[in-house]
Amino acid sequence: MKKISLLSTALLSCLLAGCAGSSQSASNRIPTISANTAYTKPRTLDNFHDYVQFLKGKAAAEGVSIATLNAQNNIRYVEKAVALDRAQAGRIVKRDPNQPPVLNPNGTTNYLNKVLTNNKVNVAEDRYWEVQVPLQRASQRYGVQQEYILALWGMESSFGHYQGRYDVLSALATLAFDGRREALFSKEFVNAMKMLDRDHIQRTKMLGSWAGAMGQTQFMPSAFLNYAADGNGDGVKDIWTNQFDAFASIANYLHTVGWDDKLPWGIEVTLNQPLDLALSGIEKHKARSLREWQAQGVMPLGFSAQEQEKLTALSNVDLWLVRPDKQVGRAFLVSNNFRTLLDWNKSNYFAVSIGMFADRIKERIGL
Ligand SMILES: [Ca+2]
Repeated sequence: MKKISLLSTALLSCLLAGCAGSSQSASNRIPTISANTAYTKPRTLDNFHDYVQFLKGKAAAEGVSIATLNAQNNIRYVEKAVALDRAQAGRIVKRDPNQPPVLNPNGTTNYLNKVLTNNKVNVAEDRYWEVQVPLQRASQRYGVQQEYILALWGMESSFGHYQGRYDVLSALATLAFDGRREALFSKEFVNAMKMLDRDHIQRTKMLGSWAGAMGQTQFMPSAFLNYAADGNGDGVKDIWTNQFDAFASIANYLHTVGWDDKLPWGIEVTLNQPLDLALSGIEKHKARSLREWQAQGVMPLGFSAQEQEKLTALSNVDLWLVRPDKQVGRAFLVSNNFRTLLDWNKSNYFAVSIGMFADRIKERIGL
């Protein structure tokens, strides 16, 4: 009691309220800012802290508590995140609208050679036996075949090994401030604040990739809020360190957006005659049956037992023709499951790599 009586009233109230220091009290008042308000000051580094306060104002407007917002100090500008984001943007070729697009018939093959190596299949086989219990539990509970959960886990974080070590709030604030994709990253910043406000994770453990993708599932904060699941029943959705939770979250995501565990992702096909490119794509109205596609010269490419089994499963469902490299290169007939993979990541290359990885895991393990 004697000790406390020595403290000033101001300091005592500060301790009880958990404030970060009286010198910051002016900036601790966070006015709410509506989601569509634009930041009008110059985006120079000396305004970064001011911009973070602006983002906190948007989070306050969406119901994040002032206590949570004020507790998030040390949100820093991450130069590396901007450099990596610009490098990624630079790889998206900006083409002259008057010139025809450059077609690469080896696009799909080159991508698969890079991400779907024999080594990765070997590791998947080893890991399968180690994680069988959590994997089977998630597979059964959410109705997603084990090989697809394993494939996504393997591709997203190298089986949990690579999750990224960036402070997620800092990465998201930086990329929002940079402005190239401000709407996306400011929304994710607000969602990250909601995760902290709801006690899903402590700030010091909220680590992820330079773009803010977190844990073994590499979920952005919005994906976490929508799809993360508690696989081991301890009341926590820990996609960083718990395999039960990571697998449940992957399977819950796919299940929620329409996965059907009776179906494979699709098959590779060859076109026996030229087909209008407008027939390909995953829009609802472009669906045809296997028989209808075959009548247009779209023929299955593989004859293995696995391909035959897939053909049988796909014989009476909607199928879409996907041509990742446009008029040239490889082609695929895909089920609605492929469309749910595109919900996860809108790249055709990515979805094909997950499907083929799952097929190889299934074959290797004998699932
Ligand atoms: Ca859990």
